Amino acid sequence: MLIKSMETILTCPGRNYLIVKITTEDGVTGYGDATLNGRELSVKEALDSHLSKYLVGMDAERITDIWELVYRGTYWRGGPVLMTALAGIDMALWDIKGKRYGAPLYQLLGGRCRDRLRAYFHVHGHTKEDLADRIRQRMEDGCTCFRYSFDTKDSRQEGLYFNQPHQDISLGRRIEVTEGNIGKPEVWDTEEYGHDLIRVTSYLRDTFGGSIGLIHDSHERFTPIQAAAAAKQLERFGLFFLEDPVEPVNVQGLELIRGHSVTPIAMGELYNSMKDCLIPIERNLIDYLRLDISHYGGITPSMKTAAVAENHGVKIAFHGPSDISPLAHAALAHVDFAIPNFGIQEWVDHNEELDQVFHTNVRYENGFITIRDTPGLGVEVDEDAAREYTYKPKFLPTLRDREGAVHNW
Ligand code: GCO
Ligand code: MG
Repeated sequence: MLIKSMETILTCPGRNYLIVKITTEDGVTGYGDATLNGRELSVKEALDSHLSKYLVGMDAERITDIWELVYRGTYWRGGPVLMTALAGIDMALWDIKGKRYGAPLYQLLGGRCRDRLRAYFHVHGHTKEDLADRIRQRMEDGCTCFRYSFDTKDSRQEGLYFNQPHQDISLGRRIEVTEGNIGKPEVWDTEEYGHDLIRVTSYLRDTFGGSIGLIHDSHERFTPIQAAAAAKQLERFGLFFLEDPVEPVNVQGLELIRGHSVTPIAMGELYNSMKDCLIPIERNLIDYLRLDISHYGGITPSMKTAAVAENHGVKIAFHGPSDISPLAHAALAHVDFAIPNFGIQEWVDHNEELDQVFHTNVRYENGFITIRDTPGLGVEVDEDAAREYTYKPKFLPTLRDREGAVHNW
């Protein structure tokens, strides 16, 4: 099954997505996701001008061999741009393999370890009461676990800052950073946020008791000692996990947190290779590994890393936000089904445009994700629809503290 061509399709059905399409000489087509939020064109260029040249003429069945060739064989390796490009190739090749053998991907990865996947969604509120209302609404569709965020006092005054503004679609007031407002930072105060976090979490536990899972993403905004203090204070509220309390490479920071609390810790969306996460896994500094299948080189390295994590009692909770496409959500769901150490899956709602472009067989219903038995990833791409939704430049937001210095967001 020799590779005849590799193309990219950039589309914007609500958000920008970069699709990799590989076609074999005997006419089998595979699709993969190569979306890197706010850096879509860099990945596209890496694929179109450089990596595609290595692929044409290679045997599409030799996925690991192609992965190695692109990763180390071409010398420059690692980093989010190249690993996202490689992920798109890897997913498309697995899609081809599934179609070639007429099997859903999870079958090729060892078969089902479970019947369905527990999912969690993002919920944001202006106030703690508003947050509780939105959780109640979401509970109506069967969801049992929530990643909660809230406005800080300052943000309400300024009417600008949300706790992670770009993703708060639920508010209907999503602030998009476009070329016109790119330099406009949002104001951040970690102390205020730390206090609010405890206050809001306590309110949610009082309101809902132990019946729901609570996840909070600190998005690396704490210093290690602030993170340790937060994890310690949050302990009594029994979080499902606290995500990214410190920067991903800060092993000593993770050790400090571990030394002070048993709040479960999750980390991983910024890791690009096994070398980034080996120490946290082996030293039991994290409980959930949040790899982003699209930024980690795809299915092939994710399976290997999941096996290492399994040996250390670390569960997999793949990063699954709206800035990766349904192709990536399908790829990670196949892996989730096939590994013994699945933890939980972050999930998103689909809008109409998204469903027009991606016809997926991986579905959310009543709190769980299920998958239908169709060959490969199980996502058909409507290329005509994709081409109609043309790319719209968008940028990641930036944050500054009260003194005007840049801050992690
Ligand atoms: C999450 C993440 C995302 C990131 C986003 C950046 O846990 O879902 O933190 O929402 O902020 O993917 O592009
Ligand atoms: Mg996160």
